[in-house]
Amino acid sequence: MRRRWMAAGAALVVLGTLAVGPPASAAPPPEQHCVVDVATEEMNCYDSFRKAMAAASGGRITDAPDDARAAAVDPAFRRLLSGGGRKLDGVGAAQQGFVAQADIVIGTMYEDDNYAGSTLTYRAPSGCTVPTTDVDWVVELITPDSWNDEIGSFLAGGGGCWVSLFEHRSWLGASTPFASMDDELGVLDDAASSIRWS
Ligand SMILES: [Ca+2]
Ligand SMILES: [Ca+2]
Repeated sequence: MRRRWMAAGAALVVLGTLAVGPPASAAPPPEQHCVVDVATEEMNCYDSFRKAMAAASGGRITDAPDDARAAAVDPAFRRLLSGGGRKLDGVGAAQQGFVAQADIVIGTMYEDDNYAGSTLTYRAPSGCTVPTTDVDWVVELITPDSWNDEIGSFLAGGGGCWVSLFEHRSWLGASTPFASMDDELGVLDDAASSIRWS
């Protein structure tokens, strides 16, 4: 009995220690870089953009800039992305590069405009067909909830995919035209709730 009482006392001490820690608001939350499989909706998060890119590309892109904004504005990285992670030159070679590969990085959503803040990267089992009159991949409602009405900019381009964002779930409301990247979303800033890729 005595041993059991002492164990309970120890637990109370631990709880007391937690309660007097520094306030949670002392530092801004660290940036998170998450990867969602658009087909299975499985999500994994990382503490760096480079790790997220490695996971999203099936290990092919291991040297992405650690700074997510630097990646978006780097033409060499964008070429690497559109080639499915193979270092190819020229649009024709890049177009061939992603065909028949798995784990295509079809788009990275940024929390803030101008490619700043945390990121949410979508991975797909295949890329997109060239015409944007069809729909190749979709997200009917952006999850997790912390990302709904939160996107400020995006970089698409992987697997030949372009992105269109919609104000409401199920591709309703205002939308952005299909684009390979956009640093400022206008009326859709912090408003997007669903996504189409083509
Ligand atoms: Ca919305
Ligand atoms: Ca298409």
